Amino acid sequence: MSKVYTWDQLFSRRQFIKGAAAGAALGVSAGLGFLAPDNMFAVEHSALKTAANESSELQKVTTICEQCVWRCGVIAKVDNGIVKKLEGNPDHPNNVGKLCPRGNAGIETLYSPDRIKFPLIRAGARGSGLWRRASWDEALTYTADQMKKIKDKYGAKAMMFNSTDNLSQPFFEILLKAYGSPNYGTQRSLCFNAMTTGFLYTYGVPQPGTDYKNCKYMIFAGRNLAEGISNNETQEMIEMIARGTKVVVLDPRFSKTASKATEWLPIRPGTDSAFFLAIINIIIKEKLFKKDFITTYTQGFDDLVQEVKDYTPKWAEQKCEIPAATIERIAREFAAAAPAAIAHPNWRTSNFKNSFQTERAIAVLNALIGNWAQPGGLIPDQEINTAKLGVLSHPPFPQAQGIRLDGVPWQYPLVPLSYGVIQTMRDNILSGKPYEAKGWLISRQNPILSIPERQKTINAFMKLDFVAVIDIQASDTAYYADVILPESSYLERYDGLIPIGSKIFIRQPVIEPLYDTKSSLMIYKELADKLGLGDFLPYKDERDLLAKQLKPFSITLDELEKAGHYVVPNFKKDHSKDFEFQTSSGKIEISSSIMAQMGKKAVPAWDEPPRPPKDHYYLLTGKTAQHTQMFTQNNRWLLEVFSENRAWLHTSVAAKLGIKTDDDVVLESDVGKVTIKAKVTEGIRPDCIFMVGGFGHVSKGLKSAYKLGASDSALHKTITDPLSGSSALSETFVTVSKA
Ligand SMILES: Nc1nc2c(c(=O)[nH]1)N[C@H]1C(S)=C(S)[C@@H](COP(=O)(O)OP(=O)(O)OC[C@H]3O[C@@H](n4cnc5c(=O)[nH]c(N)nc54)[C@H](O)[C@@H]3O)O[C@H]1N2
Ligand SMILES: Nc1nc2c(c(=O)[nH]1)N[C@H]1C(S)=C(S)[C@@H](COP(=O)(O)OP(=O)(O)OC[C@H]3O[C@@H](n4cnc5c(=O)[nH]c(N)nc54)[C@H](O)[C@@H]3O)O[C@H]1N2
Ligand code: SF4
Ligand SMILES: [Mo]
Repeated sequence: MSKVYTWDQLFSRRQFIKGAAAGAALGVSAGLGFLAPDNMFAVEHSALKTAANESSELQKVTTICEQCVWRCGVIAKVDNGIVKKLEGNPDHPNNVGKLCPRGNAGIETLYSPDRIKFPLIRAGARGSGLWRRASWDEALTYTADQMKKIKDKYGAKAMMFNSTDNLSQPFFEILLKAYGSPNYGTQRSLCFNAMTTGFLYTYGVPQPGTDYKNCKYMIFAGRNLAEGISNNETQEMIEMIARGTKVVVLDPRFSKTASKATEWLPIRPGTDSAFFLAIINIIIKEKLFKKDFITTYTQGFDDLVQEVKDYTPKWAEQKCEIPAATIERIAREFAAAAPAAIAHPNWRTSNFKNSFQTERAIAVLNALIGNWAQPGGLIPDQEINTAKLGVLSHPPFPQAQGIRLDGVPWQYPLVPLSYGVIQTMRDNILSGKPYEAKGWLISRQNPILSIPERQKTINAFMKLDFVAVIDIQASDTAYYADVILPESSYLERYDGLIPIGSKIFIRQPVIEPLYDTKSSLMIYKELADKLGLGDFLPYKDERDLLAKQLKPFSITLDELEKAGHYVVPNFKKDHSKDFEFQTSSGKIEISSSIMAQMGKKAVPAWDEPPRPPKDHYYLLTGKTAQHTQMFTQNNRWLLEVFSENRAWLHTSVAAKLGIKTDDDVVLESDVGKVTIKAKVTEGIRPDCIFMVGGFGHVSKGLKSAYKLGASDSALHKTITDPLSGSSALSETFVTVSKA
């Protein structure tokens, strides 16, 4: 058996230096295949210097960013196998030529000394950080053997498959279905389930687009586009504001978007639906709605009229703490701008147990002003207006046996199977109900930090027989695995092709892999082969797969690689189905058929959220422009611009508790306690504490991020919206004290 290493020994400076002594300033060192971190810093910075007086000889390779899930187009500038600079691809609609801070820092992701450089098999207790190096054949055989053992002994359902939105996810889903497990976990219930289910059960479309370019009046409820970046939309929002569009931001915190808006309304957390119901009340009372549109395309208007009668602006003021006069004025302004007005579907307004109702109120408000498929309004689903790739044929999937551990649909009938409720899956691993889970295959996901109540998630990992993780670095989740299958970074690999409208884009390697890593496309394929399921992923290698996806089009893979994208000729957008609503009634459901069938209130209604008890504060979480989720906190370039998270607290609270900016404070909830530096500010409601998520890593394999800042998931309670399955992240209350 090979030698056992700790993380420090595996990726220590001493070993790097040994490698570097082989003479390579940059490149794979002779004995160990590691890069020297000191040399890497030197190279990174000289790469930036070179970029300043850039020579035209640099090779340009077009590819796709993976520093977050938005998939912007990138042009990589490469000099003799070294990536010197990443630029935005002007031809790509997701970013039209610009990269955000995280996209620019992709070079550090590639050259990070903390990359996992070869497969690892656990060699001590789970989470002890003791590992041994394995060959790919050994690591994949070991993974397949464990998965087979679990299936033979307990059935396929005892194995769970988890993955967060990524380009190879469709192939991961094929592996799951071929194996025959019903248990699939995505990040969605931690993210936007309330929005997608709210819109799905109103319009039959989970995520309509928003026409920022023509919009004259926008209401954001907790959508912070300036920092929760969706690159092209962030740009469009800034242009919209510059053009003079009126932008109202509801946020308990003075976010960067609030700072750019026409109006910031520091709403009480969890009460957005009171605000929207009162807007609806005024629009109905003053007959500001679009009568013809409502008659032709909607059902349930009369029930809504009854329901909102008492939701007056005065009533709402008591709930959401926005003055009644302001609500009335906004209702009139919003209706006057119709149909070029949008109550934004948002993303993470899904922070309370009542969020499904909030999103339904937002969806219905848009219907009342008839902005569907109108300039400046909501844009119907783009799916049918997207070029269709070639598909690979495979044998029929076996029937998955057993109910799902995450309660979909038996506990959460409204939640689509492809979304799931990951926090309930975690809870049911612990409870062993309705049956015992035994194994977990996790790809590109970090549940230990992203699911509320981190300690519970760690306990769930400890309970399982087998955990395999596919990642590029020693994430907190990989740290608790039995086997780590290292993926090549996005700058070293192919993924499935990406059609957007009439264009097809490619992610391709801009350099050869630096280490003994593989693309997830090949990890899934080779694992399927070892499981005897190879026929389900019928490709030899990535290029073979991509060529098959390109089959319907008159372009070769070589040509696509060179051009970076392909425009399907004569592609016409089909708007014939814009007004065919895929709901039970075929109409926009102001009154939801499915809610009525379930015996629940079918029109949007008020659902009182809890308030913090005495001396407690709402704990809010959110994004910063300089980091992604629980992923980039180990990126040293990004740490230079955002070094750690802090607890925002209001000046008056700080004065009362004797706390100054940069003092250590202790935050304590019912489930956890953390110490974090304070940021004292006027830009937050006095009853709230805010922290950026994603810090406070427990993995010793993330040398820069380990223990930096604090994790809000150590504090979050597990509270789930029973309708949408959304995790109610803002319903945790904390106390604050000076450390
Ligand atoms: N830079 C960067 N960009 C990202 C990401 C990233 O990690 N980094 N992640 C991407 C992903 S996955 C997502 S989901 C999006 C998230 O994008 P957003 O949803 O826009 O951003 P968040 O920061 O999660 O939350 C927005 C705001 O909600 C506020 N808030 C909390 N509770 C309430 C409430 O009850 N009512 C109201 N009105 N506001 C409330 C918070 O103060 C916060 O400012 O960003 C995406 N873009
Ligand atoms: N406390 C708290 N919890 C939250 C949030 C919050 O703000 N605070 N936000 C919520 C939201 S909006 C979301 S969307 C979820 C996200 O939840 P997750 O999807 O679980 O979190 P990520 O950090 O996006 O996890 C991505 C993982 O992929 C790895 N990775 C990065 N690049 C690659 C790659 O190229 N290949 C592979 N194989 N792996 C890669 C990263 O190292 C990381 O481990 O978290 C949710 N949970
Ligand atoms: S938004 Fe930023 S990190 Fe995300 S894909 Fe685009 S450039 Fe990359
Ligand atoms: Mo998200």
